[in-house]
Amino acid sequence: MLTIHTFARGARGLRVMWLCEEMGLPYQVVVVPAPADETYRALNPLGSVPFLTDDNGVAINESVAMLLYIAQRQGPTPLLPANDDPLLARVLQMAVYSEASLGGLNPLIETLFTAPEQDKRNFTVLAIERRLEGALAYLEQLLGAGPFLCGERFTVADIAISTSLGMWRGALGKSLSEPLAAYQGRLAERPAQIRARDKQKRLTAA
Ligand SMILES: N[C@@H](CCC(=O)N[C@@H](CS)C(=O)NCC(=O)O)C(=O)O
Repeated sequence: MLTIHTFARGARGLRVMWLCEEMGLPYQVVVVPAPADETYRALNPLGSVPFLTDDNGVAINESVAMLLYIAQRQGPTPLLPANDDPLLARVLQMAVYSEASLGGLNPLIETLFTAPEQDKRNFTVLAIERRLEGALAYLEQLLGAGPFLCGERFTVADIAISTSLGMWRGALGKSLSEPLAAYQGRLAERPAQIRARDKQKRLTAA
């Protein structure tokens, strides 16, 4: 069975749970203590979450790789276009974009919560924010009239991107443009995301 190791409230772990819910796949979640302990580091020496294990011996970090792996391995699914589908390149681009071009989120969150007061708005923070604001503006252009990144077709790219928008908004308390906020709102209404969030709340409460 697919096993997702994640913090009880991990945003990127939710990304993978959400995909499993969209595809109707069985999966289990193992809650990792924060900060990661030695037992977890024996499994994932990087200590990051999420971490995915599968019965076939697969054991990987990187949440976007997990989305692509699960969609491909457990598919076919409309969430990941086939090799000969012209939409495939866009889906891969935007899935990677969520952690690459929108990839400065972690240092911003760490600085916000743990840096000394005089470092909270330092040069690096401002530079990362500027880059992210540019990446969000471009994202808005790509979304266009939507409703999803590939028009009417909902894909793994939407799962990946909306999770990053959630961290920008939730963890960092930043605002989104009206079109991006509406996009994120549309995705939050999907029954599969709601099921994944409910499952996550039960983990947190356990
Ligand atoms: N690019 C990685 C980022 C993983 C990541 O930074 N996860 C956070 C939690 S959402 C984390 O593990 N933070 C604690 C740490 O890095 O020690 C992914 O998409 O999985």
